[in-house]
Amino acid sequence: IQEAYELGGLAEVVTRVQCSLETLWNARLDVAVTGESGAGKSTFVNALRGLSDEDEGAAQTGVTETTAQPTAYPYPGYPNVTLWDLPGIGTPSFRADRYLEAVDFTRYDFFIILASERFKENHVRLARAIVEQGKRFYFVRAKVDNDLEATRRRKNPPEEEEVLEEIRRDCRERLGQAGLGDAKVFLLSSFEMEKYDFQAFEDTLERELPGHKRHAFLLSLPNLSGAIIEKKRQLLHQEVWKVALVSSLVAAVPLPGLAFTCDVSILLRKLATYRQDFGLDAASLARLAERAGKPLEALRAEVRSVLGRSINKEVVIGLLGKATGGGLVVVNFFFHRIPIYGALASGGISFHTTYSMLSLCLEELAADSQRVLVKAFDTRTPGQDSWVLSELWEGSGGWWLEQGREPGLLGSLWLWAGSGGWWLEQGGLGARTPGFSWSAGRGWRRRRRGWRRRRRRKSHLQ
Ligand SMILES: Nc1nc2c(ncn2[C@@H]2O[C@H](COP(=O)(O)OP(=O)(O)OP(=O)(O)O)[C@@H](O)[C@H]2O)c(=O)[nH]1
Ligand SMILES: [Mg+2]
Repeated sequence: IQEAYELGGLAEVVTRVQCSLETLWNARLDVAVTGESGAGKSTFVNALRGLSDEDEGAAQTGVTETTAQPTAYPYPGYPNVTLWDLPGIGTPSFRADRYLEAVDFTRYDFFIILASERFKENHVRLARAIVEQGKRFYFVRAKVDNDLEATRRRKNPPEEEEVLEEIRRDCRERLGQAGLGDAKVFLLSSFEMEKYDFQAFEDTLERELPGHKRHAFLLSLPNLSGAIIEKKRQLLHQEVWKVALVSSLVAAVPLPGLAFTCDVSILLRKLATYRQDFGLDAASLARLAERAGKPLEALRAEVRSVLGRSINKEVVIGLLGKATGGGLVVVNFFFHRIPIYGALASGGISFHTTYSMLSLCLEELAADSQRVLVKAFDTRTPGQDSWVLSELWEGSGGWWLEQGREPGLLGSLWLWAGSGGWWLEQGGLGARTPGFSWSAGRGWRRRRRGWRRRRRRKSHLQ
């Protein structure tokens, strides 16, 4: 940014930032789902897209051979991310030895080999051929709900985890014998997508994808767990400053009732995509209600943010008006992050306000999304229990690390530990509702609280 600024001033900075955003937003990802006929490929494609088999645009599934040609299924709302439902390997028209050429393997970023029941020779052949072509594959052992159901009928049914571990071991051994020892194996069920190895599957794919593709992959995922929603929130949070920068510099459009100029149409578009990213648009909510068997109204009632309910120019201008007070915290934060900050600040530009507004909307939409998920499945989701924020602070009296859980059903929970002692604190019942709070610990909590507003140095270090 510094370099761009020296080269062509703020105009050059905006061009570059815009360019980097567009690279992210336009990244293509093509994932092939392959395996034997009847393994459950089409059902898996639907589940990964957050659709049930009967939904409009869903892949056709069935007990007889159904998929005859590689078929593209773009994610609803994310046309750049496509799941390819491939025909079964080893069917007469797609013989194993010529399979990869027949399905045009070059167009896929990676393959998911789906197997149900027994491990077959075809799986090894396919995996080897994929690796030979310099592509990556992940091995998914599907329909594990069936396996568990079958063992439950035994006289002395083993523990669920034992059964799963046995299947995992068998797949790994068989792949190992074929010289594919480092293959990644995941046990999944398309009927209970969020269970079993889904989180590990998602984490692995995300970790192994290049940056811009990871962005596309993560945002297109249906909001199946609290952990996914939280990851989306963090990912989007990282680009908020870029959106704020572009919208405040790109066009000088005066806004009624506000003392600054900013391009509201950019904000409008972005906020609408946030709403979709968190599954709060009308179509996503309707699909979720259908899948979870809950009345749509019950899910809608969990959407409490202004934006979650309606997005238009007036709403955005109203939110900007409210956000003007939030500027000060942002000033401190950005002084260290953006070298051209001085130039921005002196222009009296809407950057802080826009940044504060977008960040706040993001937090509120993510919280809405978590509540909707809990309502849909009547359960607290795994991600809500995890430690999701870590921040390193320093002040004249020392340093400390804050780790906390986002306000969820049971309020926020924070652990502060540092050079002066430690504190644990829980407060509030629900996001912004004052409720009970308690704290315990030893050290400098009271002084620390005084610093918090002034001495923040680095945040989101994770
Ligand atoms: N129990 C259970 N059944 C599944 C699962 N996934 C798919 N099925 C069933 O398996 C059958 C085959 O599923 P499809 O998705 O059509 O399989 P496919 O691999 O696309 O089959 P082809 O297109 O013929 O190659 C259907 O009856 C599905 O309902 C699962 O995770 N659990
Ligand atoms: Mg099929």
